[in-house]
Amino acid sequence: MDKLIITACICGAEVTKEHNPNVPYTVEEIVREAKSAYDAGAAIIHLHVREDDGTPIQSADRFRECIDAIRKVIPDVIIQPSTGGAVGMSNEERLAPTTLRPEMATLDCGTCNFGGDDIFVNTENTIIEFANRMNELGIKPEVEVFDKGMVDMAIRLNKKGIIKSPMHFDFVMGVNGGISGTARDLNFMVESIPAGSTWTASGVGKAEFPMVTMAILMGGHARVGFEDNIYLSKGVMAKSNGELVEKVVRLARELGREIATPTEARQILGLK
Ligand code: KMH
Ligand code: ZN
Repeated sequence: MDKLIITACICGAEVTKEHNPNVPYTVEEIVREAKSAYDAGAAIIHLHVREDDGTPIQSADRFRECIDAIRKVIPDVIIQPSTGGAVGMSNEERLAPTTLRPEMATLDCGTCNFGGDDIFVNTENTIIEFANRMNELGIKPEVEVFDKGMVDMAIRLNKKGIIKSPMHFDFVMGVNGGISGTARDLNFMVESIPAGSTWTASGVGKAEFPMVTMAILMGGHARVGFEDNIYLSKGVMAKSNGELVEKVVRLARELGREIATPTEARQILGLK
């Protein structure tokens, strides 16, 4: 089995300081959280950025500011900007961080309900536009799937050569509007992807650590962080993203899986 790649989704677009005061908004806070996750064992930072008051923003300038500041402190970490942004953003806004030519970026492969009246919109043409942009700029997509139909969409676009092989998936389990965060459903997702693909599991809220534990056992990779879950255990608020990553490292060690460095993660994912 490959070493375990841990991704830390340190910020997200929806979670706020009202949920957990340690959610980062400012550049300094984003650097603090990225460093805590890296020091604990994360190889990849899945990055959303905010204005200082916490408003989600998707501007290339803000991404550049945050990425430069992170790189000063942890130069070798893989930074994976979101092209999902926040519900309601335009495609143009969402694509802004690709202009910085990051090694990786997310590619959301379908539309789904996102709680309340929110709909996270990713039409087929949007997915094609985003995939083509990433191909042009040499960015490896992390195929974000919230439901099984999104896996099938990615496979269709892969067969047309629009999403390149080998694909790397992130199964985001337990979104209110997507597939549930259960062992049965994660297994279904894993069994649905083409041979040779790599995959990460993430779970929303209390699904986080069960999904990650299954990924450790099944040969997948793991994503944790405030974007998905703010609790270290039932009723115990995480003090940092690093605490969540430390828990993954403890689980992996107990289960006999070693942790990948950023260099090893680049090899596993075929990054340049
Ligand atoms: N904030 C969600 C609407 C991604 O990063 O690509 C979308 C999201 C997915 O977080
Ligand atoms: Zn995200």
